[in-house]
Amino acid sequence: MSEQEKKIIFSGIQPTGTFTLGNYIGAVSRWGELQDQFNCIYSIVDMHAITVRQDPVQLRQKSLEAYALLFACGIDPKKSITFIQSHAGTHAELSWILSCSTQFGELSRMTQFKDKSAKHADDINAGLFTYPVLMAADILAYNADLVPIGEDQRQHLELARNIAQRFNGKYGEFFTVPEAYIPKVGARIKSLQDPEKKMSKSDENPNACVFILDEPDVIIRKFKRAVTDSDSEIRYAEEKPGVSNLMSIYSAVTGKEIPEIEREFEGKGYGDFKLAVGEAVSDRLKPVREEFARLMADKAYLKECYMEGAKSALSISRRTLTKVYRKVGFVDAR
Ligand code: AQP
Repeated sequence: MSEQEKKIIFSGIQPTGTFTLGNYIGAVSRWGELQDQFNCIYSIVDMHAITVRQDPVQLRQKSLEAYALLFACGIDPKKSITFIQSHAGTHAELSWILSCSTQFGELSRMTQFKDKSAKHADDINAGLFTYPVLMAADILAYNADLVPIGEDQRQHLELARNIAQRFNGKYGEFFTVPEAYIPKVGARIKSLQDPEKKMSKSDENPNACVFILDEPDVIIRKFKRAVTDSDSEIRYAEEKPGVSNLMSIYSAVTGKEIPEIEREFEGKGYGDFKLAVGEAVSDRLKPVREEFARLMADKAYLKECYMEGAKSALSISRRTLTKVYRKVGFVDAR
């Protein structure tokens, strides 16, 4: 298939901390697998990150680390455009235009806004509210066909689709209406301590979340402490959210199907199962940790890659923005 015929993929991740196992399974680990089949564009979305308070020194460091982590997780800068969002000012410009095709009411219904405003009650800023419009701009700037995300981003993607359709309705067909690309297994990895909640970087309980740079003994300890239930059967079922979560994780990192896992652990206890999950995760993440350390020791290479990535991202998104400006009736500056 020629480069022109390939579908376009866009996805982003916030540099708000080391990626969790949820980010890895639900999103980033899949991104590398898509590179040959699609034209992929991946971004470290630092502009999204500042919708909650960030320490500037930490944010700069975390952004660089997140960028290196993308490569450590299998993304190849020669195959995919890989850039830092704030290096492409076009996203913010497009976001303004799109915000004029977004209703206050639909933004008010976003569950992430409700959750985050409850969590950060002393800083319910306008950026937190308009976050999904910037996300729509990220995607629409490249006319992406598919957006690989975890289940938690489905509502935002639905909104991006509505915004694209509304813009097309007002100004004539222009934006591709993007589709969510959500994995069958692992789209919502849950907290190890409360399997009703998603695994989240900002969880206050350090045992709730596995970070992809955690050392093997830390990973195994967190799995040993994972909440299960009072029976001892390793079976995937709605009434067994803790065990089912561990089975999804095991399935995602080993490639084994759920029935195969049920057979593998038939007659065995939770202790054996949790240890096996911990070891499988730790083995899977070992090369990621090693590659990350190697990349962080070569800042010049990282800079070369993100400068190049920004150039490519800007060249595409600037073209989109110029056409959008024309469509909405702005006077041509060229
Ligand atoms: N638990 C999860 N299971 C599956 N996929 C997940 N994703 C996030 N958590 C899970 C997917 O990871 C991608 C990047 O998401 P993000 O940048 O929004 O990261 P986050 O960890 O959700 O973000 P926060 O807001 O920084 O963390 P908290 O919630 O702790 O404040 C997305 O594709 C997402 O679906």
